Amino acid sequence: MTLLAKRRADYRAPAFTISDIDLNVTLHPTATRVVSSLRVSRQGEHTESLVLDGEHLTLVSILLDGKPFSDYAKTGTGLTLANVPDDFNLTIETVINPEANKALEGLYLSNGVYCTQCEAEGFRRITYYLDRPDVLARFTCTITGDKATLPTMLANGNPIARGENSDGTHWVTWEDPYPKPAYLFALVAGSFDQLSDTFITASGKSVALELYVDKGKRDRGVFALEALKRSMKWDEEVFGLEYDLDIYMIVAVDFFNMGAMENKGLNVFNSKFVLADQESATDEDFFNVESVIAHEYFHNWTGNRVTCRDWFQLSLKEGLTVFRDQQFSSDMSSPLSNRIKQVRVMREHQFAEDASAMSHPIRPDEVIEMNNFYTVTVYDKGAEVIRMMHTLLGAEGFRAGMDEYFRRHDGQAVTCDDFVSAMQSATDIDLTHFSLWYSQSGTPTVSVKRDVKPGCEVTVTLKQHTPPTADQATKQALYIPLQIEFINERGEHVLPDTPMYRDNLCILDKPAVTLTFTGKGRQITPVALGNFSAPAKLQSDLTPEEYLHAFRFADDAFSRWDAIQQLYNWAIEQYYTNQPENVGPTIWQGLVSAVDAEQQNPELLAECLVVPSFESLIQTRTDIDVHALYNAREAFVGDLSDKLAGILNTVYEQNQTGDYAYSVEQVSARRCKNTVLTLLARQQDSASLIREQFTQSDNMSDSLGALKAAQIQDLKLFSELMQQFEQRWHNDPLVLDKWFGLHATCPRDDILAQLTLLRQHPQFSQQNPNRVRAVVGSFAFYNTTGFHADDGSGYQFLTDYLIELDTTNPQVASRLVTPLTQWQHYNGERQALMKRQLSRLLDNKNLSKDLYEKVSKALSFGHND
Ligand code: B3K
Ligand code: ZN
Repeated sequence: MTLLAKRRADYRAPAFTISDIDLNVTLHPTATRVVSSLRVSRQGEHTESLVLDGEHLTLVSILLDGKPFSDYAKTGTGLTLANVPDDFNLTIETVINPEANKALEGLYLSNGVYCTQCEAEGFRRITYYLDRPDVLARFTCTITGDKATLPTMLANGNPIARGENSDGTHWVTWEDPYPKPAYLFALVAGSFDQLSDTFITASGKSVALELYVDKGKRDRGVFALEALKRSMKWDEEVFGLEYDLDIYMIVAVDFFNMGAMENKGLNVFNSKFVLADQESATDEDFFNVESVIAHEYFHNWTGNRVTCRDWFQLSLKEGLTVFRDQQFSSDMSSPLSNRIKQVRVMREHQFAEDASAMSHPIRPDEVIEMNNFYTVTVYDKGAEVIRMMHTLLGAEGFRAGMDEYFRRHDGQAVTCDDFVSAMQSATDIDLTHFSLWYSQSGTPTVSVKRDVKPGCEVTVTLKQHTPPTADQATKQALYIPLQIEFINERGEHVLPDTPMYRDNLCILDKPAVTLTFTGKGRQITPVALGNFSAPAKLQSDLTPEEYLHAFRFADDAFSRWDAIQQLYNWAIEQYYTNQPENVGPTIWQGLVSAVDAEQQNPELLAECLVVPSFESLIQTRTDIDVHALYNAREAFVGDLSDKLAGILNTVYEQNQTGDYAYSVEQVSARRCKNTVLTLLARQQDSASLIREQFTQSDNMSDSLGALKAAQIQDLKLFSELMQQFEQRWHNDPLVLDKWFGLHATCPRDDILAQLTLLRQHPQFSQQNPNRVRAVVGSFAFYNTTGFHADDGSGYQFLTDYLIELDTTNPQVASRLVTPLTQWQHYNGERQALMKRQLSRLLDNKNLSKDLYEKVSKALSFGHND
């Protein structure tokens, strides 16, 4: 199969544009009729044909200015209309089959609810259209459907007319006054429970808020609606951005490929990111609901009012909106644990992507299937790039740049360069070199090396190096804002003679920068990459003792946490290389004292008691022996648990919370307690403690904490508690996903048999992405021993599954193939096993574009090594 990649450099403005579209949709499960009336006009002087996108459509008729039109040709991807005038009306009637749509793109049925997903290129599955983000049209949409089963029928904007027909159907017309690209179109019809509220904007406008959930789930929607109001207020206060329509609607559906979608005025959400209450949701679920609600709401300005010119610019809206939701979450909860959470995503997933065949800059240059580029690089590294601008410009300068961005580009489809240029105009800081972050892929390593010179001089040399990536062989030095503190042997902060950008910020804009310290002491401990000031790996020359010193004296809380993480990483390396004795009594004692000293600080303590995951450990290693590294980590955690046992019991008791509340204090305390429980689970006698927590829990975080601890402690206890959990929640698939996930990550020899059983569970459904991710995703991403079984059976299981799933939902299949494509970390034998399965996938003649792009890249990567 050869598939042509699209290139950013080939962008051409559209030959035609559409200013208005009037859609008329008559809903039917297998034959929905779509009549689309377009106002089309030629752009510039040319005689080209009009080429419309369209897939999986049955064409009924075409009228041009009211008359039948026949000068057209159907192609595999759309419709070409020849000899059209410069300005005209085009009316196209098509029929689509929502029931058969298992790819969940375009219009589909989710548990009896009609809903749409159009980003990136799903609108072309609804009607023939110029399905590209730089064609902005005013939409009206009339929906007709059965009155009894579809009492609620929604689309973007405001409802302007409605009525009933004599055949038991009813209709409603929606009008969206803001021109928008087709990817922001949405339609929903079904029967729901509804929650309503009002928000008064800063300028006094009243906005109706409506949240639609499955019947019977009303109470689980309350938190999301409150979170929406908090988001609306925050965006007014921090960015001066108000909502612009009279109504804002959110609909929760059960079948959804990703988290949610920011359609103008009508967000469609995966129910996982809407529904939450004390009994059924963990603290993390509450957090995620609030942050996804905020993210989609913030898109109204960063994404909808100002959108992307083409899909290569995706980070324009996604990186920026992720940064905005991160700032919001940090203001709503706790900055430290938020930052740590974000950094974990970068280290575990984004660094891995950069090191793999799928490496791409935050603004990609080449794409086969756009859905493959909704990545941690575009989203999370994209947000880190925005954050670096925030660091460089300061909060005020950043806000001035944002104001200028909206002043220049409201109502337009623009590029990342346009964004940087607006930011550039706000302050005197030159962003020319900085903007390389948009075009260069890969993770830079920043190294810190000290030299003690004769006399009283110490130098600290900071170097950067970005290794070649699959997509780019040569790299240039980046403009890196490096937050750094220097601590002397007495624990005092010192500053270099060399001037810095700010007291704790140094700019590394060359391959190497040297800082000099004269008369500041002979031992200076540099604590670099504070607050993860740049998306880089850090390689420092600190000794294990100095990590403890940094933990004790650094000002930046993130750096303190990171010092402990680096110490753990060093210690695990000693175990991995069969010299655990290098982790001697001084280090153990230092760790115990560190934990002891933070007993009153559950937030930091909770994070410090989490040992780097296997996924993050592999990012700084090559030629990995999976089982040796896994076992080294396990052995170290076991020893850590032994050394800390006395303190852990006290901390566990201290962090008991009273009646459940989702509050910053309680969340920290529960996190601390449950982290401690997973460490205690490594002690022989912890079964009763785990059982007690499970039995007495009044909230999902504690129940799940106990189950995770049981999974570590003992398989029998685990099975017993899991059975009780299933009995209670077997009718609630969203909660049962947690149970599926725990089973799928269990390190047991018969895991493949377990997975087969899970797939036969009455609540499992291959059509539902949440279920598939809970079972197959959890296994492939997080079951280290099972997925990486020595005989390759884990890889084979995933491959067999993907071959099947790809025939119905390529988008989800393509997400799940990721662990298999990241073979480059492992040793030769294992690489061969993984590639064998990738080849099996590629041999499949009907492979989707989605999987083809990833698998073919993964197989050709490193071919010349
Ligand atoms: N913009 C959507 C993602 C669409 C993904 C299409 N495959 C959700 C978000 O980022 O807000
Ligand atoms: Zn987004």
